[in-house]
Amino acid sequence: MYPFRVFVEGHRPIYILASDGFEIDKTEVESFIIHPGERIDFLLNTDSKIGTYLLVAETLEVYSKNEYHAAEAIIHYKTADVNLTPPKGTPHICDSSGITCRVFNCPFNQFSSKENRLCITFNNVISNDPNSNPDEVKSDEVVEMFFNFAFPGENGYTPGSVNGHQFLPPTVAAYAQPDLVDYTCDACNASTICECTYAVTIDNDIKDKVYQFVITNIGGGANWSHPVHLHGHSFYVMKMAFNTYDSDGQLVPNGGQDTIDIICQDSKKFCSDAKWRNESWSNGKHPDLNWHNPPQKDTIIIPTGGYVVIRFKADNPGVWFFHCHIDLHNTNGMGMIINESPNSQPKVPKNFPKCNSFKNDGK
Ligand SMILES: [Cu+2]
Repeated sequence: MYPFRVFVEGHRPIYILASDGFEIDKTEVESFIIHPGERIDFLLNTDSKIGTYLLVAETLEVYSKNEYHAAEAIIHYKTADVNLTPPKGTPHICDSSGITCRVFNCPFNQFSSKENRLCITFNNVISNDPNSNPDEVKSDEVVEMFFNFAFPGENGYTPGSVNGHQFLPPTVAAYAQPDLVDYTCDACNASTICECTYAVTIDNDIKDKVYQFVITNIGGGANWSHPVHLHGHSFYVMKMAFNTYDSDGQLVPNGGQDTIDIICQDSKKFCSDAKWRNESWSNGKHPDLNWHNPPQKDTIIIPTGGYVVIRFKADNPGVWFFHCHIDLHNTNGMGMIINESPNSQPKVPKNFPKCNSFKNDGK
């Protein structure tokens, strides 16, 4: 449900090869962090002393408390003695007496300086995927949209939401029976959180049209970090931006990106209507995007107080869910619908079962 840091006892380094099915340039690390919904491929060289080792996935709060919450599996060398009850995993040494531990995919950009751990984020890796073609998202026809995945609110009502819309699941299949879905969200505005079936329509009506989503986790509702998953697509990760941290690795108060690159235009800091502080960055003109083989993903961590810029083409008509992959957040309302090219969506087959069409005659 929450992120794990994964390492293989007695095996260091390991090599990150791919994420979400897309190859990235081979990257040497001590461990990696995996968030709900993500997939990571790594290479393990079995060149340690013959024996039994643990593959350990530990939750992240061990950094603040001396606890050991971990899922474990046994890596057993064929000729080693069988030991089905090994002691708890021995972490690698990450201090000045050891080597700096490089940790891939942190939901922040630095650890405490005491930890001697270095974050390697998706800003620091490049694609090595044979099918990668970032030129396909290089276009002057950029449609830019901001989506704040957070818990904004007031008076004790701070649900999971996207741009202040707590998701209300439709009562029918939105693809098969679109006319029966009530997409009305009039009660939501920049200073009011509401519950509704939030949907945004995108399309492919102009040649070379490209969507740039700025997925934020900012304002008064920013806490946790959210692994945001878009159905129906993969996307290029053009930029990750983080909160501000002090040398102890602690969040600096009011150091979020809503005080740096982005402005939230409401006094309540809901940030449902964000924009770039520098207007010249608007419409896809952020000056610091990664055009050098950006990695591809379908789930990306949105750091607390930070944002991620993604790009993709609307080339797959459908009704796609776009949501935080932490179930507790998702079922609390942190999701929405991307309704892609409604007029081009293939119709469901004739006689396709529909909600409310089943008649129970009692037999
Ligand atoms: Cu979340």
